[in-house]
Amino acid sequence: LSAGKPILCKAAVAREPGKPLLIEEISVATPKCNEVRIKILCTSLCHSDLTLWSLKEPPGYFPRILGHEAVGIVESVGEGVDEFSEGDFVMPVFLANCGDCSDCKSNRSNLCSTLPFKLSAMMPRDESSRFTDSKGDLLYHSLHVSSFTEYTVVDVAHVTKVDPRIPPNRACLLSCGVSTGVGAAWKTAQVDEGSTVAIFGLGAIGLAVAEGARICGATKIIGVDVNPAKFETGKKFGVTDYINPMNDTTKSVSEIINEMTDGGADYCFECVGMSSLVEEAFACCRKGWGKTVVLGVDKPNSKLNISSHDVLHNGKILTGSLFGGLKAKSDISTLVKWYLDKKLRLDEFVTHEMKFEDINKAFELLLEGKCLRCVLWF
Ligand code: CXF
Ligand code: ZN
Repeated sequence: LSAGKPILCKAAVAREPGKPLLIEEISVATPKCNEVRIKILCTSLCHSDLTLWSLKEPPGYFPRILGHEAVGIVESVGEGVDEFSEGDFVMPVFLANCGDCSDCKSNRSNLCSTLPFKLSAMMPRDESSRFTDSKGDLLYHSLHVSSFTEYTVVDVAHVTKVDPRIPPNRACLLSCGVSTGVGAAWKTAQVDEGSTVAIFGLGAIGLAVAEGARICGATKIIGVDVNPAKFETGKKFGVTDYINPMNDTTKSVSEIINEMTDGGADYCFECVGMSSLVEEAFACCRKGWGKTVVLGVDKPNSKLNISSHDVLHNGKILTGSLFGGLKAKSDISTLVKWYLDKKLRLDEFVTHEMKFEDINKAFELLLEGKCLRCVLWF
């Protein structure tokens, strides 16, 4: 049995920013209190992995085990862990859900205050690492998950059990990107029936927002993207209308949407990560009740330019949404059920599948914008 001992296994190590990952043998320590060691079955690539991989400044954390969209099986548990046992089918999630703090107990927030979100490169409770390379040198973690390895160690607050009827190459998508998009429509915006939605950016996150909005009964779903091919994909996920900002240079996108919707969309979602697009989105959500949800990640010090008069006179709401406002331990099971009931589409997000060793090909595909989700099998 492997429990109680370090495990030697294969991992894709990011040694330098922007350089191909190296498949190496690493050592994964035993889980401590409040931790589980997981054998990863499938992992997919999320854009945040590319961002963290390419970061040179502030000094990035290298060498590092990236990856945070995954599912696996509990191999062993740390002392005192009774929530999980060996053999459980589980999903690690970058956003904690301790279940005990005031945020976890409230249905108004998913921002756990016991283990608040931070871009840490270590285990969340004791700021140490469970990974070493073949020389015995420390390897950094990523987003409290680190799934580009056969085995990883994750804090119990970052793990949820999953109904094993969902195949692992579909379940892993719910560990970050797709859940974030669907949740942003369902939980954060609370899109209602018959409403109009505008989505800026039709990548995987934008398409997942469309899917969530469609499930919530939105009737008009406007997709904004500079690439017209994205509209064809968008139609599969419920996008009904398309705006290419390049086609009309006389009007801004917000002007076009305000005209199309007779005063603005009920809900706008920014899924690119450009503060200028957040401003555009805010400018075309309807006065009185319009909600703009920010999902894209811009540079850390980027600022928004919105006039205070606009805010005072129009009653619009601007909000962020980490992990789509979802709580890992309760809401993921709902999305899994929606998939099993054929209400939520996941299959269409998986454009590529390959073996874990080909991870650098998967990075290239995502960089070139050629894939929505690439699933890696161990
Ligand atoms: C993101 C959320 C925003 C900050 C960086 C990480 N999560 C997952 O991709
Ligand atoms: Zn992600």
